[in-house]
Amino acid sequence: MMKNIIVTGGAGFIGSNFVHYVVNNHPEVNITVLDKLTYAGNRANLAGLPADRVNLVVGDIADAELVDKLVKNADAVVHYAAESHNDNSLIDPSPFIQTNIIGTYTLIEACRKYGVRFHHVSTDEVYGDLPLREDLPGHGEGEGEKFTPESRYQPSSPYSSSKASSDLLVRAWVRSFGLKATISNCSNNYGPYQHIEKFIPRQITNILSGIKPKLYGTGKNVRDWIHTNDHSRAVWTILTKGKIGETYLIGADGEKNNKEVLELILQEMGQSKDAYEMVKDRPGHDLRYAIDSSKLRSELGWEPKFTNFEDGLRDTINWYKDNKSWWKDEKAEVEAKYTANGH
Ligand code: NAD
Ligand code: TDX
Repeated sequence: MMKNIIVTGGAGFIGSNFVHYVVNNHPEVNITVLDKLTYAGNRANLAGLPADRVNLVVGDIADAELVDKLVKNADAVVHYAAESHNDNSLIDPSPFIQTNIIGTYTLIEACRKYGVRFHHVSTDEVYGDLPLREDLPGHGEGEGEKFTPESRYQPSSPYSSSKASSDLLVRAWVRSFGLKATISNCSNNYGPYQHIEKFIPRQITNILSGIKPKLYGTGKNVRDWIHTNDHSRAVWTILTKGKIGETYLIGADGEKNNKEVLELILQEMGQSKDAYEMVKDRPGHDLRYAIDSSKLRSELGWEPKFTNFEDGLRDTINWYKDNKSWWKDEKAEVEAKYTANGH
C-alpha cells in the first residue's frame, strides 16, 4: 500500500509534475517532497497543492541523517532529484558527482535499511547515442536502432555518466541487498515549468525577450520528445505495477531533429523560419536518441496520451507567454552564462 511517499526533486520540472499528478489522481497518497531548492528547484512549482497532503522538506538527498529520518516513515521513495543539465556538467561536473551519485547512494542505503520501495528516475542518455536514421541501412526501422533495456551503457557527458553510475548502484543494490527497486529511463521531456536553460523553453523565452534563438551545430541532432504528463503517468504505473529489479524505458515515438523543433516554435510564434542563430556545438554532443518502450506498453499497459507534438508545443509556448513572472527574473543570468561559454 502506497500511503506515504517521498518524492525527491519534487520542486523541479518533472518531479513537480509527478506530485501534481499523484495529488490529482490518487487521493489516498500523501507526499513528502525532499528538495534542496537549487537554481532549478522552485516552490512556485508546488503552489496550490493541499497542505494536508504535500509537505516540502528543504534539504539535500546526500544528507544521510535527514534522509534516514524521512525514509524510516515512508512506504516508497520516487527519486527525481538530480543535477540535470548537460551544458552545466561540461562547465563544472562536481555537483553532478555529489548529487547524482552520492545522493542516490545515500537514498538507497536508507531504503535498504528500512525495506522501503525505491523507484529510480533516469534518462535514455545512459545508453550514449545512435546514428542518424538517414545513415542507417533501411532508414533505421531494424533491430538495434532504438534503445532497449538491453542496450549497452555508453554515456557521453559528465551528466549522463553520473546518471549511469547511479543506475548501476541501484542495480547492484537490488542484486546484492534485495533492494525493492525499479528503474526507468526516459527520453527528452517537454511541457510547462521546464527550466529556461533547456532547449525548448530557452528558445521560447528568447523570442519573448527579443533574443534570437540559438541552435547548436547543424541542428541535425535528434531528440525523442515526450510530454511530462505522459512521463508522470508512466512512473506511477511502474511504481505500482512494475516488477522489482526491472528497467523500463519510457518514450512516446517523438523523434525530431533540433532544427525541426526550432522551426515549429518560430512558426507558432509568428516568426520567420530562419530567424535564429547557429552557435558553437556542444562538446561530445549526442547525435540521436530513440526509445523502444514496448516493454512498458505490453507488460504494464501504459501508452502516451500526448501524441500530437505540435499541440503540446503550442500549449507549452502559451504557458511561457502567460507565466512571464515565473521565468523573467532569471533570463538575463541564464543567457549571460550561455554567452560566456560561446552558446
Ligand atoms: P530539474 O533540474 O528541473 O529539477 C531537479 C530538482 O532536483 C530541482 O528541484 C532541484 O532543486 C533538486 N535537487 C538538485 N540537487 C538536489 C539535492 N542534492 N538534494 C535535493 N534536491 C536536489 O530536473 P528535471 O528535468 O525535472 O529532471 C528530473 C529527473 O528526471 C532527473 O533525475 C533527470 O535525470 C531525469 N530525466 C530528465 C529528463 C528531461 O528531459 N528533463 C529526461 C529523462 C530523465
Ligand atoms: O540553446 C540550445 N540549443 C540547442 O541546439 C540548447 C540549450 C540545446 N540545444 C540542443 C542540444 C540538444 O541536442 O537541443 C537538444 C536538447 O538540449 P537540452 O534541452 O539541453 O537536453 P539534452 O541535452 O538532450 O538532455 C535532456 O534530455 C535528457 C535533459 O536536459 C536531461 O536531463 C535528460 O536526461
